[in-house]
Amino acid sequence: MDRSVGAAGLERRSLTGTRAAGPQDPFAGPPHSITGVKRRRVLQLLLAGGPPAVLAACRDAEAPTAPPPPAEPAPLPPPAAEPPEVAPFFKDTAPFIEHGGSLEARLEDMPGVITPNDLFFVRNNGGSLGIREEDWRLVIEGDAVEKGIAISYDGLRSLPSHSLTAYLECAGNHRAMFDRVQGRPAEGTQWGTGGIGNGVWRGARLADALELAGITPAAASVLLVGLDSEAPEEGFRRALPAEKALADVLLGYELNGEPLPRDHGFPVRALVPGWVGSSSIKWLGRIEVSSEPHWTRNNTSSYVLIGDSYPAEGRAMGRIATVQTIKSALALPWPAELGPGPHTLHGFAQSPEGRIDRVEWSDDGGATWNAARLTGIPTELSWRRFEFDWEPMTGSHTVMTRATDRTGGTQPESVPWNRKGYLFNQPLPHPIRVG
Ligand SMILES: Nc1nc2c(c(=O)[nH]1)N[C@H]1C(S)=C(S)[C@@H](COP(=O)(O)O)O[C@H]1N2
Ligand SMILES: [Mo]
Repeated sequence: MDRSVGAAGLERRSLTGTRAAGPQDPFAGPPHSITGVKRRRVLQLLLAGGPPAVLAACRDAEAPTAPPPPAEPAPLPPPAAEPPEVAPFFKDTAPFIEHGGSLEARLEDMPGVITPNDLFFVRNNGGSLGIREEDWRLVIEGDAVEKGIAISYDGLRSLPSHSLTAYLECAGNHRAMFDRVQGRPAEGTQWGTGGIGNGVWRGARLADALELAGITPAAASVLLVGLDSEAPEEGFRRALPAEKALADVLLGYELNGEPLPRDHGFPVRALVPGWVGSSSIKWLGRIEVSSEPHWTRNNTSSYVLIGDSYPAEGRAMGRIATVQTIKSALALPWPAELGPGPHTLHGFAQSPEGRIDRVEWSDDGGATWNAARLTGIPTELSWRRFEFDWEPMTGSHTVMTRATDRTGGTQPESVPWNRKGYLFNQPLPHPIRVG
């Protein structure tokens, strides 16, 4: 059965952890059963025999007398027979602009608002992993769950399935524009406009998986850890506040009706709607639910806006990049060359805050703005396609577009520079030569 993921999310009062085990609850033992088994023993059992061994041990355990042991962060690999295959990419790289470990899409190749899997951009901090679904486990543990559990691929697929059309965009999409538009380059992969894709994702709700482990009201932070071993930090990872983790995050196993492609995290990735792409951990292997905030590379020195306009936050060197920003872009190469005569130009716009209600364009440097036509059905969190007729003179032009969402949020005239080049969303002055 298909339900759309609502932003309202789970109510806190349903998280008392005393829920009864149901038929769709493949790894839940009697409530509190695991507290009689030492955490280290659980990890040993998971490695040796997987979830069945843990459950068997839990059923034998005596009634708990001690409170759950405190969390000790311990990386737990899945019980794979051999390490996963690692490749720069599994997909054909020909349609993309290659930047080291990343494949930038070309918006002009997009057939519509849904990005086909073979045209979906890839951003890898290490390499792509080839994991066999039978080797995969998702471990959920930490001081804010009642019991550590491991979920198999079939176990996850037996949870209620939800589908969501949503864009996924790297925090550094448009980064090259700090150089091209502001004349001040930023560090990192020089993405133009193609560090983004829009897909139909299917998966289980993270909230349902966390409930299987008995997430407690003490939960403050949920750390998602990938199985990559080559990323700069062992296991590419990102912490989410518990509120976001319980609201609308999916554990995705399908993209556009197909099993998640290996480059996009097969067998299971997180999809964190509206947040920067780096939160959507691919090849997800472990989740740690903690009563304390998690500080990792990806919310202290990386994925942080560092610069004069962005004061430090907590242990972060600047403002932590969380929610994406509203943007629009023309589906044209940069710079573009067009033949003479009238043209219908098109592009895509997206906002994490609400559906796109208006896109305007200007070819006089922003002195006058004209309304573009919006096509297709407006959907929250999805790309909106826009188009307009343009009758340019022969010569060099600059065309800008500006999107507005239904909350009234729009693209700012200028974005303050930040060292790592995240969240550039001022209107792009697209250079176009006609003739
Ligand atoms: N395990 C893991 N997850 C990851 C990454 C990674 O390198 N390893 N890259 C992140 C970044 S920076 C982005 S933008 C998105 C890109 O997702 P995609 O490659 O499926 O397009 O995945 C995120 N999840
Ligand atoms: Mo990213």
